[in-house]
Amino acid sequence: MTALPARPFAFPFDLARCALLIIDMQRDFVEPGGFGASLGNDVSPLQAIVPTCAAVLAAWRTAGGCVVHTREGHRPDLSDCPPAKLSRGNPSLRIGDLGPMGRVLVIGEPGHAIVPALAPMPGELVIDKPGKGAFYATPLQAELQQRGIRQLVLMGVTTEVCVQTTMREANDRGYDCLLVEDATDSYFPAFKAATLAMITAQGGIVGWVAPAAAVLAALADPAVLPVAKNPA
Ligand code: C5J
Repeated sequence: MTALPARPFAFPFDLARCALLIIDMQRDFVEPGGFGASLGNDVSPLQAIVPTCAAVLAAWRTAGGCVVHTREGHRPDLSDCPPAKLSRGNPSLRIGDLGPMGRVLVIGEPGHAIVPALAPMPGELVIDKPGKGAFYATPLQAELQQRGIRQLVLMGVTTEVCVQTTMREANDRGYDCLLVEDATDSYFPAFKAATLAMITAQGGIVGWVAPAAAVLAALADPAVLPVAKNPA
C-alpha cells in the first residue's frame, strides 16, 4: 500500500487489489477514418495521449498488476445496438457502415481494434461492451470480483463519455477509482475539464484524479512490490 498524491486527497494505492482499466483506445476513436472522425471530430488530441498511456501500461505490466482493456462495439448483425444509438447524431458513417477501417464499431473489424501501441498482451482481460459503460451487459464485474480487485486506475477515451460512465458505474459498485488525467482525452477540451472537476468535487464524489507521473512514481515505490512477490 502506498499513498498516491491525487486530487482531492491521496489515493490509498494497493496494487494487489487494483486493476488498470484502459477504456476504448480503439482505432475507431483515435485514428482518422473511424467513428470519432465520422462524427466530425478532430482525433489528434486523442492520439496525443497514446505515449502516456503506453508508459503507464508498461510500468503496470512490469509491476505485475492486473490489466483490463475495453472495446466499444457491436455484433456484425447489430442485434446488440439499440435503435436509439444507431440513429443518433448525423455522422458521415453510421455504426455498421463500411468505412476506411472496415465496418464502423463492429467487433472484429480493423477499426474496432485497440491501437497497436496499447495492444493487449496474452493473459490480459479484454472486455467487449455494447454501451458506454464497461459494466453494462459485460462480464466485467464478475471478472474483477474473481481477481479480488477493489480499486481501478482508469485511462482512455473519451473522458466524458465512456470513461466517466464507467467510472460512475464502478463507483456505485464500491470500487475506489482514480482517473489518470493526462492519459485520457475528449474531442471537447471543456468537457474533459468539466469531467475532472465533477469527479473530484464534493470530496471525490466519483473518485480521484492524478497525473501519470504520480502513478509511475507510485509504481516505482518499493512499498508497491511486484504483485507475484506481494505477501498479501
Ligand atoms: C464515444 C467512447 N465517445 N468510447 N465512445 O462514443 O467514449
